[in-house]
Amino acid sequence: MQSGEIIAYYQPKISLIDDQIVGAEVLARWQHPKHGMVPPAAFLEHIENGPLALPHFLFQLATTLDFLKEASIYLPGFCASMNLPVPLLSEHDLVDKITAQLEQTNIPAAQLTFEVTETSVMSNLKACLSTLTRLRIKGFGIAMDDYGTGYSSMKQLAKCPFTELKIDRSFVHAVTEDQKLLSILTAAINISQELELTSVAEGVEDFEDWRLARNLNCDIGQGFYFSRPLPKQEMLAYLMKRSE
Ligand code: G
Ligand code: MN
Repeated sequence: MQSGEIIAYYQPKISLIDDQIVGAEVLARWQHPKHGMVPPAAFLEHIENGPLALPHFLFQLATTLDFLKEASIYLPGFCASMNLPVPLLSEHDLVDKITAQLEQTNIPAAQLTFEVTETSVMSNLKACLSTLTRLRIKGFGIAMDDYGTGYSSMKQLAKCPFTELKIDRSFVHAVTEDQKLLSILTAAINISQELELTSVAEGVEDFEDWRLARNLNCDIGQGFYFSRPLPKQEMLAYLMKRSE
């Protein structure tokens, strides 16, 4: 029986300051011959915790670099963000493997950001720190994903080589009516600013979410309000339209 294939989708990241497209997050989708498009939650955890985690990541990296080559034609400096499963940070040659792939292209490391989720990175910070620091020194961006769902102390945040804080969508979508959630969103954006990190609001689903994140001076938005994750050709068309 055919199992289909894993393909990359791309979700735009939009500047809340000038409305320009600044990059895209690469998201895996499984095109199943019988079940159609399977969302990541249903299969990714399985891959990321098994022996295929590293080959899957390196394959996604190659796909992302190909995409960046094309996207940079339309918009020089266009950035891609990839989810990096935290267990891979313990692979001793991860950084070498990533840089070896990058060196086959002429894409600067600064055009690639690796996202790690707050919960997993903070539960084993010591083991993660040296690989994250090495990636940062090479010039890659490092984002904390789903910020607000885990527990990071201020001290840990200051110690980590992050360049970007992605605020979890539970503090972004439909929070105007909820004073506590609104305070968390405000605090997260303020922390980003204090630590000179780029703040990204995840899950901007409607006009109200967009307006709020903008008014709170969040830097970047991502979510259904701008676009759902798109297959490559649609993403390139979106990019062309936005950069006209
Ligand atoms: O945690 P991470 O940022 O990697 O999650 C990305 C996931 O969030 C993707 O599977 C994507 O389809 C989903 N997603 C993207 N934008 C939105 C949104 O506006 N609302 C909701 N509910 N989910 C979103
Ligand atoms: Mn992510």
